[in-house]
Amino acid sequence: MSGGDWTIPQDWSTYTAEEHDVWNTLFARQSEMLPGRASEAFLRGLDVLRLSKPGIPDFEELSERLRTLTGWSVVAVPGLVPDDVFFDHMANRRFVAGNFIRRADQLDYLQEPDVFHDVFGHVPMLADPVFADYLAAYGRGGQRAGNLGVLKKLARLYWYTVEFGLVEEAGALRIYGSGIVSSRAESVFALDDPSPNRIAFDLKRVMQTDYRIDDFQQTYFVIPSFEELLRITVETDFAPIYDELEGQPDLAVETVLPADRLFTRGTQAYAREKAAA
Ligand code: HBI
Ligand code: FE
Repeated sequence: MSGGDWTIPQDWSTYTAEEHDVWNTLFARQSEMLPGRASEAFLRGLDVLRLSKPGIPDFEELSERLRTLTGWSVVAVPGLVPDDVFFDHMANRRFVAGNFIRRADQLDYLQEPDVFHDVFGHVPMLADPVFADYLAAYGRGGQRAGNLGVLKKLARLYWYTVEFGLVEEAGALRIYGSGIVSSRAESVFALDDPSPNRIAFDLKRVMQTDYRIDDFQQTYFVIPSFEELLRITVETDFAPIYDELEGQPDLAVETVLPADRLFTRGTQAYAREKAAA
């Protein structure tokens, strides 16, 4: 593939033993706490893609297995890529993953998505046929949105589903968002902490709601199923929603509206505590 698409060789053979150890430490921590917390689709993806094999996965090997399941592959990039490049890969079922891994002293948090966030966090869901279709549809939507200059609203849809989404499963809430499953602390916070709001997913509401990139979320949106998320994304014409939202104020991250169907109304205690700190 040409360099214009920001892909680079993964150079799997250049990873050091220390880097593989960081992956193994993060993998062990997350995989022992996620059963009962993560969506069954996520846990199935971990299993069917044999991600429990020690060490940082080889993207070629991983892509061979993934391609047979949902047509997706994993390509290495140096870090965040421009939105239009990101959407083009996504629309063509190529998931861009950082090929670097965080240092041992950054286990709990890092700003830029590394290979653990991207491959452990995102790739298992790509083995689920319905979610895989959703993400490809999202990529096509992004290609259109790029032209309409409404990327901010579409990025919120990505943020509140792909990165920080919750799903109803067997009468409880389960995690499927990659930003949550790849973080030990937020895997607990997102389900158990009383401070965030947990609101039923609504496309327009999500597109209007700001988000924060530097701390736990203050609002999580809950989908009834991946089928429903796919149906909404494929069947809804986004353009009228963009028009309705034009000129309407963005909603602050902790907002609760009378029309919201609430699973839990947050105490916002965490936000106040942080503000006081
Ligand atoms: N690039 N590598 C990488 N990974 C992402 O998750 C990513 C990106 N570029 C843009 C982006 N995400 C978001 O702005 C999307 O919502 C578009
Ligand atoms: Fe991500």
